[in-house]
Amino acid sequence: MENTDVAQILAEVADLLELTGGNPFKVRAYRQAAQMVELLPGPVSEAWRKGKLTELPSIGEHIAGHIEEILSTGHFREHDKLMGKVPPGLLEVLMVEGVGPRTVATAWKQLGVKDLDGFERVCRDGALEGLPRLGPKRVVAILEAIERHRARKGRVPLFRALRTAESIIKQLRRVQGVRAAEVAGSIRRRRETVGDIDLLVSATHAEPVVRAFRRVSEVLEVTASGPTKCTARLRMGLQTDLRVVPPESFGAAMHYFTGSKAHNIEVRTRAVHRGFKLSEYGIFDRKGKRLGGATEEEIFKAVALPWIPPELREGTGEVEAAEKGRLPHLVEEGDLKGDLHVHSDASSDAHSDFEELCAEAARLGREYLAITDHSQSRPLGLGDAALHKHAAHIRLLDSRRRTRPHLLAGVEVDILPDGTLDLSLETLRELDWVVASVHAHFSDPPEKMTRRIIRALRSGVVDVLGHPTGRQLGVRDAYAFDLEAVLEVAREEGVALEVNAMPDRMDLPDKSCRLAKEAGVRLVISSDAHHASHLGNLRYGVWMARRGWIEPGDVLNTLALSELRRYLQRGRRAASTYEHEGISP
Ligand code: DGT
Ligand code: CA
Ligand code: CA
Ligand code: ZN
Repeated sequence: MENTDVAQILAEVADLLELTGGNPFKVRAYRQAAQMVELLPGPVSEAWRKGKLTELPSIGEHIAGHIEEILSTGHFREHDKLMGKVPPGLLEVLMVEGVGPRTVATAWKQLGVKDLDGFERVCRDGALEGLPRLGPKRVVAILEAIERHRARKGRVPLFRALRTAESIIKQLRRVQGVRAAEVAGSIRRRRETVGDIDLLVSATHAEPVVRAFRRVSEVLEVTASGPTKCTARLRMGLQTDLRVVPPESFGAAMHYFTGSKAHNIEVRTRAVHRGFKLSEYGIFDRKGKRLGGATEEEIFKAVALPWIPPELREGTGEVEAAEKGRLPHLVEEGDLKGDLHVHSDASSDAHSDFEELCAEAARLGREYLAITDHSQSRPLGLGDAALHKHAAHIRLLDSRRRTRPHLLAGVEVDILPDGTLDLSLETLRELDWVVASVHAHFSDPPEKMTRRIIRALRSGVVDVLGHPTGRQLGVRDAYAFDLEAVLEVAREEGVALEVNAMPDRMDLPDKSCRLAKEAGVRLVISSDAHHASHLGNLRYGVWMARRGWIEPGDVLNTLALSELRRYLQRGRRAASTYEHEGISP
């Protein structure tokens, strides 16, 4: 059982309890536990085996007992019992954005809705409109959300697929005769969602590899199998394609199955222009003589290109850039010196204290952390007075610390529906670092959302716009707003855009990263950690940035602390001076 499976059962219990009018505190406990398990970097089964479940935040004795039941028996009686009471198809209706348990419960009890198709029907035939709180406008919005839900279906967030893929890869590497086992496809290109898992193995004999693959624990059923390939459905829901190739073809196969299709077509065209034949087996000249194929470098070299990082292989100009020697020097995790969006246990949804955060950050080699807890409009968030004290405490602590990381006193302040900020400007001016984010009223019409964000950026106190699109992978799409207008203001005001590295956000999207760079707006890659273990997630943000052609100089937190402080001292509006004086990040 993987973390995702356990988390899913816990989350479903929360949903089912809500549909049957269960205790809201219980609902919340299950939901928080599900989220904790889902985002846990290591396997939850290991924590259980070591008797350490209750040491995890959000997991008390009760929930720990439930997790134990799930892990040891593969079942959860409470879940089975609730499933007997509720049509299972309703769980999917709950996944539609903006459709909550109250609406679903009403549609079920009063209109006999049992699944998404039925729900769509009562939306279209007007039956839903008659119910309380459900006017025609609301119903139109729901129908749009159903469309989006259907479009999303089948794709899985990268972090889930990656965890499973890596586990399978590990098992395949142990098979005798295996020289290499790697993940290809959209996972290797680090797309934020993936349609399936493409695996590639280099081995002289394929048969033992295929046999071992059929038996890995993640495989639910094999749907097609041949001497060198195998397709299976996994327990976590995705399909996986395995191919075994001889070592002399491994590079060619890696290139072919990494894709993207658009990239492959461009590279193949270059091969054809040279009179070569390029396939997943290798690259060959007119006479059929092998020019290469053992490594990807050989393939690229044969068509007179340097090796192109997988994140760029989308057919969006990377082949041309490579040809002209203009490939970007992409940012790497090691370039990041600090983390500028971190929640301490002063945030009601976060769990680690300063000491735990500092210990983990030190282990990761971070030079600085900005502590950015929530402002007052979030549950138990900080008001002006409380934040004032909090900041003083952070600074005192920092002055006493002799080692890395240094602490910056910051905040994640809410951008209210009218675009004002959730704390006084005086308070915000006092801080070292201000993240401003939208946390509610996501469904504002695009013009209103644009005005709202722009007003916040014009406040003169904001350093970075947090998780700029609000998307949650597989759950909620980006809210609609005019990115270009926001970028223009961000540039004028010297406000950066965040690339939020929470694995279920990866927000800023790749294309927007690229637009930000073109608009002259700096980025900040931040973990948005709600637990010390999340500090290690920065790579998810790095991947999105790399897919957006981002280089170290585009990212503020590649600056050392002394440089960052100089940058901040110059004032947020002095972005251009900063460039002129050559303190380039
Ligand atoms: P996904 O699975 O939807 O997240 O995206 P990919 O890119 O992993 O797509 P997938 O799994 O269908 O195929 C893996 C790679 O195989 C793809 O990126 C490029 C290569 N490929 C698949 N079909 C074709 C094709 O018809 N022509 C070319 N040139 N390459 C293909
Ligand atoms: Ca794929
Ligand atoms: Ca595939
Ligand atoms: Zn936030």
